[in-house]
This record gives sequence, C-alpha cells and structure tokens, in this order.
Amino acid sequence: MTTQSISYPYGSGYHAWLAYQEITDADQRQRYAVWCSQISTNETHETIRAAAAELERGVSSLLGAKPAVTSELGEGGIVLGTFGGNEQIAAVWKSELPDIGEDGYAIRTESGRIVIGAPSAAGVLYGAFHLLRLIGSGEPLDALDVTERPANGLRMINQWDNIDGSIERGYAGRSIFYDQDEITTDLDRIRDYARLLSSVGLNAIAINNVNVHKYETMFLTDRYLPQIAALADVFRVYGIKLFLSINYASPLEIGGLSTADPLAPAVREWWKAKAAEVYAAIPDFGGFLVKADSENRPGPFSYDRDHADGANMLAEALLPYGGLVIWRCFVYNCKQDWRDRSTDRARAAYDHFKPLDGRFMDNVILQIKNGPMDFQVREPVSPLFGAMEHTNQVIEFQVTQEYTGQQRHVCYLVPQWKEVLDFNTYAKGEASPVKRIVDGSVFQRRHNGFAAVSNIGADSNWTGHLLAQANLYGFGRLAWNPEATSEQIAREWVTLALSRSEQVIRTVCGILLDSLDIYESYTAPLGVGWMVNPNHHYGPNVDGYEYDKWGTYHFADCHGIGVDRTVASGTGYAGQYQGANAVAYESLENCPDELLLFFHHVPYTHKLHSGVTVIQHIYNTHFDGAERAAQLVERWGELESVLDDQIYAQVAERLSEQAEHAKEWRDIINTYFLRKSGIADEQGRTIY
Ligand code: GCW
Repeated sequence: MTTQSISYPYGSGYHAWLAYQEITDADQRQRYAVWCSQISTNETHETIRAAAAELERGVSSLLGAKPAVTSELGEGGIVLGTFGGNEQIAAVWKSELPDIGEDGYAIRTESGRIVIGAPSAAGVLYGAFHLLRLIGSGEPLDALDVTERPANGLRMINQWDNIDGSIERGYAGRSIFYDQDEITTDLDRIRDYARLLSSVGLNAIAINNVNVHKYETMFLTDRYLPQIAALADVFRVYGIKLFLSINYASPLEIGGLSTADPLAPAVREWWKAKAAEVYAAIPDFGGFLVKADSENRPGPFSYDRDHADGANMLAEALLPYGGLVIWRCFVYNCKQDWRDRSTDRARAAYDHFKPLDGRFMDNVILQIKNGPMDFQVREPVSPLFGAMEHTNQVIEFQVTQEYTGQQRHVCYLVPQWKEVLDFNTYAKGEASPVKRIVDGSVFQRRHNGFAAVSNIGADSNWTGHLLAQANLYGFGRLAWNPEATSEQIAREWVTLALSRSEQVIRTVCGILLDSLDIYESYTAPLGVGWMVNPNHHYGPNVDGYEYDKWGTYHFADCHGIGVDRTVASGTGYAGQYQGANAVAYESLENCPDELLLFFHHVPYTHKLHSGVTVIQHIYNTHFDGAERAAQLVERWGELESVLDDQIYAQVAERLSEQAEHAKEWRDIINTYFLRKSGIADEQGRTIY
C-alpha cells in the first residue's frame, strides 16, 4: 500500500490539519517518545494498516523519529486493533466493552502502553487520528481513558464536480477527480483527500455533481464504472463509502427506454439491473444521491408521480445490497413570475415533502438544506426538520462558500451550523433541536446524519483561502459531535494546521470566530438575502434577482423592505413552524431582529429590538462590517514574523482583497438604500 503523500512544502498548506509539524520542545518530545517507540497490531485489515501507517507518518514527523511498526506486542508503544479481532485489545476492556456503536473507538493508557480499540477497523483509524490530534496539540498521554461514539450514522461529503474538470460552485481550482471527460488517475491526491476526510470522521462521499449531465449519466456504464471502482478502492481503505449522484432520466438517456416513469415495470427492472451491475463493480457501494424535479433536472413529476414514487423505485433496486437513496428536498418553482406574490420559494420543500411523510422506504433518506431558501448567510432553519416523524432526514450544509464570500472572504461557518443544529423545532416536546432530529434520536430513525457540499479543489492548499480549511475540518468534527464548540474546533484546526504558538492560536481563532458576523454585516441585511450578482453570485447587486424567476425577492421600495411571510397577511410560511417558533416568527414584535426582513415587510423607520431603525441598522452594520474587515488585515499582519512566509502571504493577500470588496458592498448597499428611502445616515457618514 502506498502511503506517500504528494510532496508539497509545508507553506503550501497542502498538508492541512495533517501537517504534523515537528515538536521543537525537547522535553515535550521526550515525553511523547516514551509512548511512541513502536506501533503494533496483529491485524492485517487494510484500514488498520492505514491506521498504523498514519500513526507512523504522524509520529515520525511530530517527534522526528520513526517508530517501528510491528505485529509483535512490545513492552510499550501504541497497540491498535478491533475488539473482535484482537485478544490483546479486548483484554484491556475486559468484559465491559464500551458502548460506542459501530464507528466509535476507545483509547486507554494501560500497563505502559497506549491501546486503541474499536468495534470496527474504521473505528481504529478514527482512534489513531484522535491520538495524533492529542500529540499534535500538546496533550498529555499518561492517563488516557477516551471513549468516542459519533452522534450521526451518515457523515457525508458531496462533491459538485463535473467530468470536464469544472466544479459547480467550486472556489479552489479544478476538480481533483476529473479532467477533460475522464476520471483522474492521480490516486495519490484522492488518497490524501480520503485521509483528510477520515481524519475528521467522515464516512461517505458522493463523487459527482448533483446536476448530472450527459457524461456523468454514463458513470453507471462500462465507460466509467471500472475507474469509479478504483476510486472506491481508495476511499474504502479510509472507511469512506462511495456514492454516485444519478440522473433520474437515466433509463431514457442511457437505457434506451422511452420513459423514466417510476411505476413502469420496465423502468423498475432497468434500475434493478443497473444496481446489480454497480454492485458487481463496487460491492460496498453506498447508493444514489438524487436531485430530481429541481432546477430543471428531470424527476417523477413528468409522469405525474411524486417524490415518494421516485425515491422508492430506486430504493427497491438498491435494497438487496443494503444501498441507500439520498433524495434531496431542494425542490421549488424556479420559473416563478416575479409579479406573483403568492408563490413563496421558502415554503416549497415543506409543501412538497411534508404530505409524503410515512411513504418513503426505510432505505430512503431525505437530504434537507439547512435553510429553506438556499445557503444564504442568514436564513431561518428549514421547517422541514422535525416535520416528518416517519422519514429519515439528513441535514445538508454548504461548506463551499457560494453565498458567503466564495473563499475570497474569510467566513468560518461552524457558528452558523451550530445555531441551526441547536435550533429547537418543538417537534416532540420542548427539547427537539435539529441535531436530535438529524441524529435520528427524536423519532428513532435508523438512517440519519449530516451531508455537506465540499469546498475543495486542485489548489495546493485544497480550499483556495487557507482559512477555509477550518470549515471542512469543522464540518467533519461537528458531524461526529455536534456538541463540540465553535471555539474548540477553531482552536484544533489552528493548532494542527498552522501553529502551536498561543499568539497564533489566539489571533487566528479570533479572526475565524468574528468572520461570520463581519461577513453578514456588510452583505444583505436582516435575513433578507440574495443581493448578489446573478449566476456567479459574487459581489453586491441589490436588485440582481429582484425581477427574476428564481423566487428570491426583497421588495424594497421607497417606504420599506422585506418579505411578508406571515399567515395573517403574507405567504403563510411562518405557519410551517411548530410551537413557539410559529408564534415568534408570525409576530412583528417577537421576530428576532436578524430574521426580520425574512418574515416581515416593514417601513425603513421600523424600530428594531436593538433600538435603532431598520435604515439606521443598515448603515451602521455596513460601515462597521467594512471597518472590521479592514481590521482583519491588521490582525493577521501581527503574525507576519511568527508564521511561515508562504502561509502568511496566502492569507494576507485574500484578506486585503476582502477588505477592498467589503467597501464595495458597504457603498453599494448604503447608497441603494439612501436613494430608495431618502433617509440620511444619523451620523452623516459618506454615502454616495
Ligand atoms: O445553491 C444552488 C446553486 C446551484 C446548485 C443548487 C443545488 C448544484 O446555485 O449551483 O446546484 O443550489 O443545491 O442543487
């Protein structure tokens, strides 16, 4: 097995949080060396060998001395293996093996050794990465007693990569998977990606864009299946299952059938035969990810069937092999007439899917975006979470920063995701937060978890903006444990990827933790969203989508702004929430400020709970946001002498671009609203 990674210098950022920078303090190195002289396991499973290789690589690099890797149990060292496959391991936990599910692990310091044990080989690998995190962040090892169990079953990444090598909403270069209509043969890069993903506990990947075009439709044929199987081989070693996004119209496009009607027997047979072919090539294939009847993609609606008919037909084909259908709920009318005030895109997912609760097969999971509109910097939580008692649900986050600065602006998204996860749905009693819906516990659902659109590409630092690595890292860590705090996650990432210096940790964590609020301040105000340039979605354009067909309006005129989504006088969307949420959002008095314009149309002179008027809030936050963006440059600047030159320069360049662009946002938004409202800034600052 090759375990070499491509040789990029440290300053490229390529090694991300697996950089394993050498510990320079001799005493500390010595303290670790005591535990790390050898790594032993008597198991030969490829994933356990990968765990040993990862420890070998990490320890060598952290301590500057290569440990022996052996199948003999030595006097000390690190011992790893599964509870079932390894008596030495099982003996440590004696009769009471910890209750850690299939993917969990336990680590103990015992009899002069560090023992990593797990029910599965993947668990052993996660345990190895955990130990490396401890060493990498300077934690003591003498009395470890760790037990870890992931909160979520499915911990998945979605690539929006296309076979031509482009990436839909990708901001870090070309695809690492594809080039010029072929699947990559650079499996080293894929392996390094698999290492990054499994090191944060992710266990599934859909390798192609949910918009499945002509060539990607052929992924299910001999033209591509053998190479896809080779990719699956790489991911398998790291405990990651491979999924494919499929084209709902495949029976028509590659099957020679005249219909894709989910109830037509020929179509059902076709999918069954396809599933058999795919599983013959990839025996542990994960399943299909499906975007159907969404943004012009084909789906069951063409045949007067509904989403349950469509999903179940595929689920039936995958069932004999234990495969899953992950069916996206991003379904809305994308050809809306802007004059039509009754259609509301925010309502669409709930309106389409809620009535289908109870109709989906057990191996179908609905994948629901965290916001009801589409990954804006601020949206309420989708009311579909908790609304379907009898349906498996996973949450979909967007790690790629389509609407949050496109990896040219720093925007650490973990705090946003935490807010969504902690949001109480009131689905079953008082304590039904989203995280308990999607981990399956509130409604006792078998399949559950997290999915997210990846932010990586072929750029040498993976994510374009180096600091955007923290989002991918954070997504994995939260999928494993939604209780981890934004601060902890930021700290871990900085420590492992950048530096153990307290100064660096403090400064970079500060930048990360402030970044979402800063970004929100100078972009679309008070939850209304969408004031971006059409198509590429970068940069300010207040009316960019105002007279368009996408259902994304702010309705600003000379009197006021916002979308009335109340039951009393608006689209009724607020009524899709349960309990106290419905009450709060319906009422102008109780609606939280940050979502005011999402739910209500108000005059510019409306006073917020904060005490300022809507118009003054717009001015204040935009001036303030641009100023704080400029300060980020200075804050980073303090690290110039402490950080590696290349690392320093990469981020410095992006932060100055952000500072400039934030001014553009400030001036365009402020000027637009001054001109619309005719109301001057109380502080008389420059508006054009
Ligand atoms: O946010 C929108 C993006 C589309 C994307 C779509 C989706 C893959 O602008 O590029 O298509 O969401 O989630 O399906």
